[in-house]
Amino acid sequence: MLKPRTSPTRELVSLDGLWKFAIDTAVSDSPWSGPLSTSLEAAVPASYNDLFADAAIRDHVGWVWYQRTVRVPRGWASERVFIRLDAATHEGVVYVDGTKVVEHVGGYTPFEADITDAVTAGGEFRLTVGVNNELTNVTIPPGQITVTDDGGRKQDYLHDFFNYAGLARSVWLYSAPAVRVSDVTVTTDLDGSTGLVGYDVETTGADSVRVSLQDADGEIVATSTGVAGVLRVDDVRLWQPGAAYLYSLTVQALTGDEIVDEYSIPVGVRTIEVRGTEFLINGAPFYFTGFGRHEDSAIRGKGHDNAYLVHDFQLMDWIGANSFRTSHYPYAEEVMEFADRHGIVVIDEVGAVGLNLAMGGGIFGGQALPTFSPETINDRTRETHAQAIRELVARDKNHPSVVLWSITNEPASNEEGAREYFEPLVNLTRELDPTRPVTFVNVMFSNHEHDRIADLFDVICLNRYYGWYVDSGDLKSAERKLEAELLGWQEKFARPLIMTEYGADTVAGYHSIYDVPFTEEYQTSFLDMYHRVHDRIPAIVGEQVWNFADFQTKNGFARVDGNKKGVFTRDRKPKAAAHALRTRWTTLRDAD
Ligand code: BDP
Repeated sequence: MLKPRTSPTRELVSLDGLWKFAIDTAVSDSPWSGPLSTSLEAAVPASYNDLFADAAIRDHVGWVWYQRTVRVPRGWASERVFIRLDAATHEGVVYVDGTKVVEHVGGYTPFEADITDAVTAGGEFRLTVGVNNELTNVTIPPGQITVTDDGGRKQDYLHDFFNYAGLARSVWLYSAPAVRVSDVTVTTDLDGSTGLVGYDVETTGADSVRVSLQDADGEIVATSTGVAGVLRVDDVRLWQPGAAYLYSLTVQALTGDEIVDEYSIPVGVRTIEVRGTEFLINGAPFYFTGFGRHEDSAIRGKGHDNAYLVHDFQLMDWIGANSFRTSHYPYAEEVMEFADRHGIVVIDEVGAVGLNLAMGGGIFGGQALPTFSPETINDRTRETHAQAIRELVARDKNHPSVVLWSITNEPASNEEGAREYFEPLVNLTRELDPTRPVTFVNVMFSNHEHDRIADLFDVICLNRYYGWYVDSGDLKSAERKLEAELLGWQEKFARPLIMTEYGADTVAGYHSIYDVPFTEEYQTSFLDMYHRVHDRIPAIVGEQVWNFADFQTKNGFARVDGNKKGVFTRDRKPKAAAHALRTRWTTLRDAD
């Protein structure tokens, strides 16, 4: 799905700002049918949960309603008019005045509707958006709703991060011509020093298509006609980790000789290859350094914020990180574009976290149930999961920063039914994108002896907590066990391994001269221990610490004010480990 952009034939209006807001129990059964009767206003983009001082809103389970009026620019009379939501977490429904124009399931991917027939250029309309935050056994991610003694509804789920919901990303009104470019797929390769840029264009009824590739100075370096082809770029400048270079592909749709639409996208020319236990970018072995992250900050929850975007990437650069994983869901498109522009390597993850009933402490009715069964994670869940993969690939396929698809985090890959569940999803991902390797993120207790799916993937990502959840405070035992297990994976699968999570909760300002969990010293020693082991295992091709920053978690006794495994606090202050990581990663970076 194309990101809305301005062009000589397209205009874009941001609908971000303050919208009227209410939870469903506070308004009529059809809140779209008239002005929303509420005194509350919510910021868009932002999760709504922490905006108000009201537990009934923060913990609400079900629909909430957003509303605003929108004026269609008067010059759009002969254009198609679209409404585009970058995300509605986890389900959205959109009304233009009284008419439903689109609904969408899946909290982290965009959706849009052609609303031309429902609006008038120059006129105003009432835009009402319903957003639902419910997670069930057939949603991605999954969860469970229970009814409490007093008849209330409570949401539980199998991941630790808080279930922030609402309109956490931008909403747009945009115009495009009736005959237009509707999709573009770009793939890149190298032939000696010549870059090959394959393109494939879909249009709504164009007679013909022209494409041209400009370099960063705007000079045209290649042109072609036709809906698909390969552009050759002599002496190509590569998109490299840490040294991005972007070309721009301009696609024109024509009716007869007339250019009726034009759309441009950034293109980074680079190759990715998995060879033996190596992960190669542009033919050179690449070692991932960086973090598993979250979209998370105070007050805005998962709301996208460009100030945090810039600052977080500055901190990643300061610490010497070259990559991150979009744990545990697709991030805002602004984040992906920033990574493209700044040469940051991304493991792009689908929102399939918590497909593991053993991890949730039996939340499905408090009993130990199998993860994969008709009553739990089932065929319908897999269909939702497949759709989440389709939408992620459709959204992110053209980002040079994305080098690896992760289709799930910590599933019960040791349980019966895991292979039947995942094999079709791996195949689907490969069909949708034959150019990128596919991975999954393996959970600690499904080790190389018990895992049933690892051989399906090109790269194996491992989350390990020796020294934290196991052998807490005993880094010597932890080191032995970690090394023994990694040698086991290396021996059995002989493919690249990435340590995608290792971390220790750390309270900033808490210190000890001993190996005391939660101290800043312990976090540093814990990470050092992992690094010693990583350096002894050739198949380890990367390390991403859990987590970049402290983040908010669901209510419960297991966390005090959230997950504290951040190397930075939630307000992005470094803990001692940040300085140690900086020494290691900047040394690795400088040696490149
Ligand atoms: C892993 C999960 C991650 C958690 C982390 C932790 O992948 O989402 O936050 O553990 O417990 O199981 O800190």
